[in-house]
Amino acid sequence: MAVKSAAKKKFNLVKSLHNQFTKEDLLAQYESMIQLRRFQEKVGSLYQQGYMGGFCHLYIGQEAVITGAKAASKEGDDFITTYRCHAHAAMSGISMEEILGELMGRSTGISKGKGGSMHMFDPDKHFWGGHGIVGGNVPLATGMAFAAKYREEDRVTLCFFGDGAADSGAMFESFNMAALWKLPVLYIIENNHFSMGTAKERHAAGEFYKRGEPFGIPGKKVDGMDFFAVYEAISEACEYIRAGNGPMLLEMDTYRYKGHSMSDPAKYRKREDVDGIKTKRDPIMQLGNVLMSNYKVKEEDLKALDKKAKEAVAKAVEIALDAPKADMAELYTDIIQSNGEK
Ligand SMILES: Cc1ncc(C[n+]2csc(CCOP(=O)(O)OP(=O)(O)O)c2C)c(N)n1
Ligand SMILES: [Mg+2]
Repeated sequence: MAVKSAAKKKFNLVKSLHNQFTKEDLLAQYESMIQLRRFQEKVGSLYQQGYMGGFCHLYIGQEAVITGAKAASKEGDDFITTYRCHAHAAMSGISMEEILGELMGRSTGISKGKGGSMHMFDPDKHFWGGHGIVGGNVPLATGMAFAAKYREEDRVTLCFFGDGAADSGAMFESFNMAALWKLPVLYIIENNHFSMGTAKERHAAGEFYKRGEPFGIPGKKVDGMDFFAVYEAISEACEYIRAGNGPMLLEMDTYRYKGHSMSDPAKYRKREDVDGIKTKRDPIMQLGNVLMSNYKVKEEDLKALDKKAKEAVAKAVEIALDAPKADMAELYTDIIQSNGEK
């Protein structure tokens, strides 16, 4: 894992931030990222072995966005995202066993095994899903921010959605209300350059970070593969929002290494494109390079964290596989009928 000169140059942009972290803090961030990566890889292989039904969307490549966001936000801030939600759930404190249980339809799953890959929630941990409707979580986040303001609670809602969702009307309607009422919401577009198989250039006009401009919502484009850049941008945005200035919009320039979902062979892009990002911009590699060059961490230490992550994932798989299947009676709980009765 040699330090690439391109990566070095990029890190210089946010070098001042390196002093804000202790070596232990940064190693913890590295550990989170490598664990998310190994966990997602395992989920992919379990899916291929037939342990899960339904859809499954992996987050491999995008790890710096959620780890940077968690590090930059405060305890009690609300998180809400799309169906590509396993990493957001894990970083919100939901255990790998609970996520795996959900994926495999076990009673120990975080949604009791009846939600599956796209529907993980834990309100106690301020994690509000897991939503399958593209763009659907944006108005929900806006409503959550309205609630926080109405109740005078010091909470920022961090709302994650994709570049495809950023084309939706629901997003623009939400922007209007959030700006009008100065709601404490941070909209984070995870631009991984594809909406399913359609490249950004073929589905979206203009720049994503400028989409709030007509409403006076400030926007910024951020290197979403660089933990430090994400941390810096989200820290500043949360400070601005907490001061009562209303919403902000960040476009995270990131990349997904795998297909849209498990059934996508990703024939719409070249293998060299993916490999180029992996070798030049991989978020884990970049953080590892900073740890080695600025904090004198040894390559063996990083390898040890990787080994530890793999072991933790293997243990979680063992526990999840041992858990009983979801109880069929659960199909009738937590449901609000059309007449409003539970
Ligand atoms: C309203 C709606 N339209 C279409 C779909 C089908 N669909 C699922 S994911 C997706 C692409 C979304 O891409 P993006 O917002 O970039 O998120 P990413 O998958 O890249 O994270 C589409 C069109 C859907 N789930 N909901
Ligand atoms: Mg996308």
